[in-house]
Amino acid sequence: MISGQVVAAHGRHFLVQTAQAEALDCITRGRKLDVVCGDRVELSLTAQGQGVIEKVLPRSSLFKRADAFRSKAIAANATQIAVMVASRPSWSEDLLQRCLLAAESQHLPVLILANKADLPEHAATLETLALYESLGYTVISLCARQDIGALRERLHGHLTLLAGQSGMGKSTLINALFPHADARVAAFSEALDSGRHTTTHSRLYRLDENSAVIDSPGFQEFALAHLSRQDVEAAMPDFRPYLGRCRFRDCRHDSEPGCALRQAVEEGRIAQKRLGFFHQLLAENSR
Ligand SMILES: Nc1nc2c(ncn2[C@@H]2O[C@H](COP(=O)(O)OP(=O)(O)OP(=O)(O)O)[C@@H](O)[C@H]2O)c(=O)[nH]1
Ligand SMILES: [Mg+2]
Ligand SMILES: [Zn+2]
Repeated sequence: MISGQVVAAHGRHFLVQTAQAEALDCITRGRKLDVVCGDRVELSLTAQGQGVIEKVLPRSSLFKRADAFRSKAIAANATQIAVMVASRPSWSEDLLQRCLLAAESQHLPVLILANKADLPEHAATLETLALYESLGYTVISLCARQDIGALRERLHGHLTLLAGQSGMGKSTLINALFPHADARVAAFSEALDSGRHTTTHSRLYRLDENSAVIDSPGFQEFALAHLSRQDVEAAMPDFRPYLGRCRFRDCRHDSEPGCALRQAVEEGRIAQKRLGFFHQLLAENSR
């Protein structure tokens, strides 16, 4: 048995990086096996020089979204999430918060990448992000087209998942980090993909033995139906100091008397829009 890491997943086809130089074209045995980009797997070789994935090794993390009907895994084994926003096309604070929740629920540290620093609206973007910086998230301002120096050292020793809405500049950053990435993406997608510029599948790029980055497709929505109310509360760092302090143990932080969270909002210690976001998510998840 050979071991390797899934660097791309296209339907039932997977590219697995083994100790060999070339990634191996693989399929899974049976339909049961659920394989995601970033997975560590064990495989056997067929006569045709193809691999068959026999086993997925336990994951240290799984970054995913899920609505009531299906769940969409984006990457496995990431050790940090880099969420990219940019002012053109406009970014959504709601989607950023959802991404933060998905990361926190897996105990993953987050970098917020404010890209397109060359645009005039960038200052307003940074102003909006100040709230998230105050919550403990690292905000890095950068221009993926020009200079990514600010980021390089933060990638060291991590499997970083690059996530964000479409058009924020994730793949541009990948191309800056990996000058040959473009060619590899094109060669791979020619056979399997439609050839659009937007990223359609997650793809892992290795920086060195201990560091890699996963480029992922942009999203327009980010449902979190798999998170319970308690999961959501615990994944909001500004809520944590007040959890368990409401008068009622099952407080929904809505109109109950003695609600510690609402009091914190009134006293300006939690932003009103964070509580609003929380209620919106609960309403969505209870539908
Ligand atoms: N002005 C400016 N434009 C940028 C910058 N970085 C990327 N872009 C542009 O933003 C557009 C989208 O970039 P992509 O890298 O394809 O965005 P993406 O996040 O990978 O998008 P999806 O694959 O659809 O999720 C391209 O036209 C880039 O040239 C930047 O720093 N400044
Ligand atoms: Mg892309
Ligand atoms: Zn409460």
